[in-house]
Amino acid sequence: MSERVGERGEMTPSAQPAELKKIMMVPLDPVHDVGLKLIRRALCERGHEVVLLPPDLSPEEVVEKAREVRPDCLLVSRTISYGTAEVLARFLDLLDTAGLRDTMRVAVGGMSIRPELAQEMGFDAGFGPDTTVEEAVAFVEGRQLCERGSQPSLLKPDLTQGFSYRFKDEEVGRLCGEIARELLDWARDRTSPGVIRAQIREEMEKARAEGNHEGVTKLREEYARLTGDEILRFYREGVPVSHTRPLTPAEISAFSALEDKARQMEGPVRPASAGIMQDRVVFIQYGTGCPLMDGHHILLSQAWGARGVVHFDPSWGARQEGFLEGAWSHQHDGTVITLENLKLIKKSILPSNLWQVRAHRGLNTPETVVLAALAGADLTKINVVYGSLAAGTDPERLCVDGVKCLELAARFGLPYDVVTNEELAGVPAAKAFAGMLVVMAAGILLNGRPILQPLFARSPEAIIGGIMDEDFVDFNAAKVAVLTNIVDAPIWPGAPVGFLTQSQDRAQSSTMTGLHAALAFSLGATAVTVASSDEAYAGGPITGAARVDSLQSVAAAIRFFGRTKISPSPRAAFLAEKLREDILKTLKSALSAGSFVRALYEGVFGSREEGAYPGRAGRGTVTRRP
Ligand code: B12
Repeated sequence: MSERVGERGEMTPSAQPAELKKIMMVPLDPVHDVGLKLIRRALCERGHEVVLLPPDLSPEEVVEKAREVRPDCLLVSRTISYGTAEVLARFLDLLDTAGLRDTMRVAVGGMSIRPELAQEMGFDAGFGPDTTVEEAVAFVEGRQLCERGSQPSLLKPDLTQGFSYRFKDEEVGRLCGEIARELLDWARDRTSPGVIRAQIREEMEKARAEGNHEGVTKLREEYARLTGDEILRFYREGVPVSHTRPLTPAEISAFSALEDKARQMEGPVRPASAGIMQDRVVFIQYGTGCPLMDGHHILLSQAWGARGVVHFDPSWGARQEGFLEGAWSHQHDGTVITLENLKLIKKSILPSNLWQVRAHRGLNTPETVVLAALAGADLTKINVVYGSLAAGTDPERLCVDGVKCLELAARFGLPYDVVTNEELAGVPAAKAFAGMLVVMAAGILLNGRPILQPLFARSPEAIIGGIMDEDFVDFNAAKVAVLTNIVDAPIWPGAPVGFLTQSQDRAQSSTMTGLHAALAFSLGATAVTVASSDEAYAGGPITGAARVDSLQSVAAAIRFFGRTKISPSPRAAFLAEKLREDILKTLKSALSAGSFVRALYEGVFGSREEGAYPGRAGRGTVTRRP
């Protein structure tokens, strides 16, 4: 049995066969021969000599023909699933009796074939229904599709490449610039425990790397003084935070198997459905609480075409001052951010895929950026507006910490998306966009590489205002159009796409996910984040099957639309114009508030009535720099 059975991959199109072969092909089937005709075309194009027999021959007739042709290779196809084993077994017996079995390599494929069946029966190889033509050709030519180094590896996508970050809309650009400069000036002489801890963490990890144990102990003590509640107890008394436990040595060593698997998966051996997603960057989100479980989810999602993964942390990490150290499992949703956990999880991420660690809310955002960089993440996520208005962090505190995040991300060369999930709380898209654009402008002033993240969802604003009653295309298209006209920057709809259009029904949710992803790419998006089909209504942990069906659905929708364009109705242009007007209105109100931070408290970027509540975590912790 060939070791190629069940393997996936693609042929290097330019490579010519080392040796030309004589091939006989036959459908051992009443009619179905399309698969073989497809393979014949590829083999002929590569110069092989091919004899294709018609369908509906008896096994005896085929053996007789084989005696005459004497091929190097015999390719049998079977589509009809009844009687398959009997027909094929009889055929192999006859071939053997005729003394021909050992004179040629014999493979079987088609809709009713599974590699295991072929193996049991004694074929040299068996190919299932999703076999690619390249795999069939590789078998004939005796090539290993998954030979390491035989294929160029995929390149890690750079989501920000080719964007100038120039504001094309001068009026919006001027207002954003003015507000952003005021924010940066305001933050310049302010600090917070979060900012100081990030500095300590960086120094501490440097000292650790240099083997400076004394330095580490001193810095750890300094760090602990700036933590609170359960985190302080962890540093002082070694007590785990509630609902966490250390990973066991067996769990930690299990990551090396994930690392091996990720290495094997890199390059040409991804499932067929993944191929279509290779040049479309689709992110999934993970954060089961268990880093090992996350690793498995990451591997599975990558196998089905995900090119990026996003780390979700527990919500207590956002409310507590300080991070733990070590490798921890968390009983509830969200995987604890520590350098050790991140380094373990990284093992499951394919080298050519993207990894984001989010720093958009809570009391530890600058340290998150530091840890993301130290662990080798590719991206982070920053938006003080969302974190302040819909994720519970005090606006003043998050503005100080957020500006530090922007500086750190620029220093580490980490691009970041500027998320607008406050729209999910009810904030109108225009206000969320105004906030996103100001933060983006601040990021640009600090030489960062921000990415716009408009929500692709049926937001509360859209539901209540009836904006998306007619379709799910126009409003999303308007969002992309308005942003594209304002600034030359990458757009990464999320997070995830399709929120509030998905339901408890997994088939419906996958379909919605796939269509939203395809719409985003059709509109020119650089990347998308998708939900697993049970994510919106998970009654427990997200399942692997639900991840696969959503990614399959994304692949199918991308295949369906290809490079064609989805054309929104004229209403999209009207909605885009309205969005621009309201963005301008919001920016003007923010400017007249005199301070970005004040504008956040006063509801300029989303009011209480609209569902935006300035957070309280960290209130009163901002101090002047000495
Ligand atoms: C086209 C088609 C037909 C055409 C066939 C034309 C032809 N010249 O081939 C026609 C209309 C004639 C036909 C007839 C029938 N069909 Co028909 N047909 C299909 C259909 C729609 C597509 C099959 C196809 O060509 N796929 C495309 C090719 C490219 O795929 P493929 O063969 O799987 O090949 C790929 C791989 O499998 C692989 N491969 C294939 N062979 C080999 C071999 C090797 C060595 C290797 C390496 C790889 C390999 O490479 C290819 C590339 O990916 C399918 C349903 C579907 N899938 O949509 C039903 C289907 C296969 N047909 C089916 C049936 C039942 C029939 C009939 C029996 C119906 C009837 N009762 O009359 C009749 C046959 C009548 C008879 N005389 O017995 C059933 C089979 C059900 C089953 N469980 O067995 C299917 C699944 C439809 C259904 N659900 O009812 N059919």
